[in-house]
Amino acid sequence: MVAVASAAECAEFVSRHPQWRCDGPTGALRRDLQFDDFATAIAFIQRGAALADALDHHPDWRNVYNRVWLVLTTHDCGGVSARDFVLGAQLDQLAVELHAAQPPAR
Ligand code: H2B
Repeated sequence: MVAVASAAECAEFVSRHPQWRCDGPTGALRRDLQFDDFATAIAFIQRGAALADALDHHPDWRNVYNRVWLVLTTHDCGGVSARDFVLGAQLDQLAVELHAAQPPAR
C-alpha cells in the first residue's frame, strides 16, 4: 500500500515544478503542455510511456494535435503519492528536451 502524500509534500512539489497543479492529496497532479506540432506531442507520449512503464506508473493523458493534458494519480492510495512526484519530475525533464510550452489556459 502506498501512502497518500501530505498537503505540504504536494505544495513542495508544485513549488519545485510550477507547471504542475495539485488539487489536493486526494486529488491529482495536472499539467498541460503544448508542442511545436503533432509529431512532437506524439514523441512526448511515446517517450513518456517508456518512462512510465519503467516505473510501473502510468499517466492519464489526452492529446489533441500539438497539446497534451496530463493527470497523475496513484490508484492504490486514491490520490497523490511519491510515485506521482517521481514520474512528474521525469516528464518535466522530457518536456524540456522536447521544447514544450505552457499552453494558454482554457
Ligand atoms: N499507474 C498509476 N498512475 N497509478 C497506479 O496506482 C498504478 C499505475 N498502479 N500503474 C499500477 C500500474 C498497478 O495497477 C499495477 C498492478 O502495478
